[in-house]
Amino acid sequence: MSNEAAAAKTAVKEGAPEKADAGEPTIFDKIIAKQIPSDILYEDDTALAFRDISPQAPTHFLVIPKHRDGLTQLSKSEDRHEKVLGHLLHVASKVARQENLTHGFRVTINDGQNGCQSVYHLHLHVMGGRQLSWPPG
Ligand code: TR5
Repeated sequence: MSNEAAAAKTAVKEGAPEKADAGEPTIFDKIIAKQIPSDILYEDDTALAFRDISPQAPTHFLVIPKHRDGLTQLSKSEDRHEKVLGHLLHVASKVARQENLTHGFRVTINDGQNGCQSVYHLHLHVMGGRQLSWPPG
Protein backbone atom coordinates (compact mmCIF):
# COMPACT_ATOMS: atom_id res chain seq x y z
CA MET A 1 0.00 0.00 0.00
CA SER A 2 1.38 3.43 -0.91
CA ASN A 3 2.04 6.02 1.81
CA GLU A 4 -0.84 8.09 0.44
CA ALA A 5 -3.26 5.16 0.57
CA ALA A 6 -2.09 4.30 4.10
CA ALA A 7 -2.62 7.90 5.20
CA ALA A 8 -6.07 7.89 3.60
CA LYS A 9 -6.95 4.69 5.45
CA THR A 10 -5.84 6.21 8.75
CA ALA A 11 -7.96 9.28 8.06
CA VAL A 12 -10.99 7.06 7.42
CA LYS A 13 -10.42 5.13 10.65
CA GLU A 14 -10.23 8.35 12.61
CA GLY A 15 -13.42 9.49 10.92
CA ALA A 16 -11.81 12.58 9.45
CA PRO A 17 -14.33 13.85 6.90
CA GLU A 18 -13.36 15.61 3.73
CA LYS A 19 -14.54 19.20 3.58
CA ALA A 20 -18.29 19.54 3.07
CA ASP A 21 -19.23 19.90 -0.57
CA ALA A 22 -16.88 22.50 -1.99
CA GLY A 23 -16.92 21.00 -5.47
CA GLU A 24 -13.22 20.24 -5.11
CA PRO A 25 -11.52 17.06 -6.33
CA THR A 26 -11.74 14.20 -3.85
CA ILE A 27 -9.77 11.07 -3.09
CA PHE A 28 -12.02 9.25 -5.60
CA ASP A 29 -10.51 11.28 -8.46
CA LYS A 30 -7.14 9.77 -7.55
CA ILE A 31 -8.68 6.31 -7.48
CA ILE A 32 -10.25 6.89 -10.93
CA ALA A 33 -6.89 8.15 -12.25
CA LYS A 34 -5.17 5.09 -10.67
CA GLN A 35 -2.88 7.43 -8.73
CA ILE A 36 -3.95 5.50 -5.62
CA PRO A 37 -4.34 1.72 -5.74
CA SER A 38 -7.79 0.27 -5.16
CA ASP A 39 -9.42 -3.11 -5.54
CA ILE A 40 -11.38 -2.50 -8.72
CA LEU A 41 -14.28 -4.88 -9.39
CA TYR A 42 -15.74 -3.28 -12.51
CA GLU A 43 -14.94 -0.43 -14.86
CA ASP A 44 -16.45 1.03 -18.00
CA ASP A 45 -16.42 4.48 -19.61
CA THR A 46 -19.00 5.82 -17.15
CA ALA A 47 -18.63 3.96 -13.87
CA LEU A 48 -16.09 2.43 -11.52
CA ALA A 49 -16.76 -0.11 -8.76
CA PHE A 50 -14.14 -0.83 -6.11
CA ARG A 51 -14.00 -2.33 -2.63
CA ASP A 52 -14.51 0.03 0.29
CA ILE A 53 -11.32 0.50 2.30
CA SER A 54 -13.29 0.20 5.54
CA PRO A 55 -15.87 -2.52 4.88
CA GLN A 56 -19.05 -2.57 6.96
CA ALA A 57 -20.08 -6.01 5.71
CA PRO A 58 -18.23 -9.07 4.32
CA THR A 59 -18.80 -7.57 0.87
CA HIS A 60 -18.79 -3.77 0.65
CA PHE A 61 -18.02 -1.94 -2.55
CA LEU A 62 -18.64 1.52 -3.94
CA VAL A 63 -19.99 2.45 -7.37
CA ILE A 64 -19.08 5.91 -8.60
CA PRO A 65 -19.44 7.95 -11.78
CA LYS A 66 -16.03 8.45 -13.44
CA HIS A 67 -17.04 11.95 -14.50
CA ARG A 68 -18.52 13.72 -11.50
CA ASP A 69 -20.14 16.47 -13.60
CA GLY A 70 -21.52 18.30 -10.57
CA LEU A 71 -22.74 15.11 -8.86
CA THR A 72 -20.98 15.74 -5.59
CA GLN A 73 -24.03 14.31 -3.83
CA LEU A 74 -27.39 12.85 -4.85
CA SER A 75 -29.29 15.96 -3.82
CA LYS A 76 -27.40 17.90 -6.52
CA SER A 77 -28.83 15.78 -9.34
CA GLU A 78 -30.12 17.54 -12.46
CA ASP A 79 -32.15 16.24 -15.38
CA ARG A 80 -28.93 15.61 -17.33
CA HIS A 81 -27.82 13.08 -14.71
CA GLU A 82 -30.78 10.75 -15.18
CA LYS A 83 -28.95 8.33 -17.47
CA VAL A 84 -25.81 8.05 -15.34
CA LEU A 85 -27.87 7.55 -12.17
CA GLY A 86 -29.68 4.62 -13.79
CA HIS A 87 -26.38 3.21 -15.03
CA LEU A 88 -24.83 3.31 -11.55
CA LEU A 89 -27.73 1.26 -10.17
CA HIS A 90 -27.38 -1.28 -12.96
CA VAL A 91 -23.63 -1.56 -12.31
CA ALA A 92 -24.39 -2.09 -8.61
CA SER A 93 -26.68 -4.98 -9.55
CA LYS A 94 -24.21 -6.51 -12.01
CA VAL A 95 -21.30 -6.38 -9.57
CA ALA A 96 -23.46 -7.75 -6.73
CA ARG A 97 -24.19 -10.73 -9.00
CA GLN A 98 -20.50 -11.04 -9.84
CA GLU A 99 -19.79 -11.04 -6.07
CA ASN A 100 -22.37 -13.82 -5.54
CA LEU A 101 -24.64 -11.77 -3.28
CA THR A 102 -27.43 -14.21 -4.07
CA HIS A 103 -29.25 -13.78 -0.74
CA GLY A 104 -29.62 -10.04 -1.13
CA PHE A 105 -27.71 -6.88 -0.41
CA ARG A 106 -28.24 -3.21 0.43
CA VAL A 107 -27.58 -0.15 -1.71
CA THR A 108 -27.07 3.05 0.26
CA ILE A 109 -26.34 6.62 -0.73
CA ASN A 110 -25.32 8.89 2.12
CA ASP A 111 -26.24 12.48 1.33
CA GLY A 112 -24.83 15.52 3.08
CA GLN A 113 -24.17 16.07 6.76
CA ASN A 114 -27.26 14.35 8.15
CA GLY A 115 -26.68 11.44 5.79
CA CYS A 116 -23.11 11.02 7.12
CA GLN A 117 -21.55 11.70 3.72
CA SER A 118 -17.78 12.11 3.98
CA VAL A 119 -16.61 12.05 0.35
CA TYR A 120 -18.28 14.59 -1.94
CA HIS A 121 -18.22 12.58 -5.15
CA LEU A 122 -21.50 10.67 -5.53
CA HIS A 123 -21.14 7.02 -4.60
CA LEU A 124 -23.40 4.05 -4.02
CA HIS A 125 -22.47 1.74 -1.17
CA VAL A 126 -23.29 -1.89 -1.90
CA MET A 127 -23.14 -4.13 1.17
CA GLY A 128 -23.92 -7.79 1.59
CA GLY A 129 -22.65 -11.19 2.65
CA ARG A 130 -24.41 -11.16 6.04
CA GLN A 131 -27.89 -10.52 7.44
CA LEU A 132 -28.23 -6.74 7.65
CA SER A 133 -30.53 -5.10 10.18
CA TRP A 134 -33.14 -2.41 9.67
CA PRO A 135 -33.50 0.48 10.34
CA PRO A 136 -29.92 1.77 10.06
CA GLY A 137 -28.65 4.08 12.79
O1 TR5 B 1 -19.28 8.33 4.20
P1 TR5 B 1 -19.54 8.24 2.73
O2 TR5 B 1 -20.91 7.76 2.38
O3 TR5 B 1 -19.15 9.52 2.02
O4 TR5 B 1 -18.62 7.08 2.20
C1 TR5 B 1 -17.28 7.23 1.83
C2 TR5 B 1 -16.71 5.87 1.78
O5 TR5 B 1 -15.48 5.93 1.10
C3 TR5 B 1 -16.44 5.25 3.15
O6 TR5 B 1 -17.16 4.04 3.30
C4 TR5 B 1 -14.94 5.03 3.14
O7 TR5 B 1 -14.56 3.86 3.83
C5 TR5 B 1 -14.66 4.94 1.66
N1 TR5 B 1 -13.30 5.26 1.30
C6 TR5 B 1 -12.58 6.35 1.75
C7 TR5 B 1 -11.30 6.23 1.18
C8 TR5 B 1 -11.31 5.08 0.43
C9 TR5 B 1 -12.54 4.48 0.49
N2 TR5 B 1 -12.75 3.34 -0.17
C10 TR5 B 1 -11.70 2.82 -0.89
N3 TR5 B 1 -10.47 3.38 -0.96
C11 TR5 B 1 -10.24 4.55 -0.29
N4 TR5 B 1 -9.08 5.29 -0.22
C12 TR5 B 1 -7.87 4.84 -0.93
N5 TR5 B 1 -9.01 6.44 0.49
C13 TR5 B 1 -10.08 6.94 1.20
N6 TR5 B 1 -9.95 8.10 1.92
